[in-house]
Amino acid sequence: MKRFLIATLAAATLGGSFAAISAQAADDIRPRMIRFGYGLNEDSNQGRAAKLLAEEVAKASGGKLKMRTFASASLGSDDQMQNALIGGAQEMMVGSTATLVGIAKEMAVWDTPFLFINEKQADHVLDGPVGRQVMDALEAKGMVGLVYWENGFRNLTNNVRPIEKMEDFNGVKLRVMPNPVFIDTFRQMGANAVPLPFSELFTALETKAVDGQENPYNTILSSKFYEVQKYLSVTNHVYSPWIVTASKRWWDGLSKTEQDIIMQAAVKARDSEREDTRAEAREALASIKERGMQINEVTPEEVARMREKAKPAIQTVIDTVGQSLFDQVQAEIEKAPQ
Ligand code: TF8
Repeated sequence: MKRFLIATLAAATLGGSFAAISAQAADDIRPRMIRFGYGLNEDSNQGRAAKLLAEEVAKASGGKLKMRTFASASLGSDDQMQNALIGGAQEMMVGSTATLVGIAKEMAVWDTPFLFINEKQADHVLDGPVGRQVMDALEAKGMVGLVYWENGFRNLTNNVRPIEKMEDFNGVKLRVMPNPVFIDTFRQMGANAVPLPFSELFTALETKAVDGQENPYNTILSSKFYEVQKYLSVTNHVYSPWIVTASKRWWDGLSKTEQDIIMQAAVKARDSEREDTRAEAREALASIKERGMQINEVTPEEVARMREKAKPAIQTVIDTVGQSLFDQVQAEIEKAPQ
């Protein structure tokens, strides 16, 4: 009882002083330059959202917080930028959660093949408590996760043959994201999975160092993969989130007001980015076809075979993130709106 009282008193006092700090911080916005890096080009869903984020941050801070956006991995690949954030050499970025698994293993839960079947599930889980919990695993590693944006459901492209059934993967040299779950999933399918950073992908396809890759329609379009790829096979084998992150070293030095401004802008950009991405994805197949790619839908029976075959990769996820987190994600999916 006594313990409880002391704890309550301590909490009350702390709460009081927090309130005092945030009142005092109301006009505490210092002029700052924020370098925000990302991997796709400016004319992509990622680029459009980055631009909006920068505008929102400027608006809400009366121009004091100046965000400079760097497209096309000009500050480095996802991996390199993450390290710059951790070291404090760069302030912010957006990139694939899949490239963060080496830093926070919990991120691998999003790589579970066929985890979400629609966007409602993705939004519900990612924006909910489990999504936050996974993000928070970054803090001990020197990064702060703000929000998830949508990369989208991934589909296959290659130059060897249309993937109509699992056996068609045989001998296809497929670029995958540098991540054990992706490598595992496609090795299970029979492909020759080659991990490569996104920043090297176009050239690898162009020089035929690899035969194919997998990414959402939006990226196939914005990165012009149709120029170097013949076949697109619709599998929707996994939903990829993007995550907006900040350097913890830098973030901790911001006032509460500054943090709130950036967080709110990131949420705004998220909502508009998801809308933009979904609208673009709906039109994308027609545009991709117009640009000369041959498209095939993998039949539900074949998708079911792929799901079955991908099971060992699901075990890899569980071994990586732990059964408990995996189960929590499953439970959240159950609660998603239909
Ligand atoms: C991939 C991802 C990329 C993202 C992007 C560079 O295939 O889907 O599109 O990481 O932020 O690497």
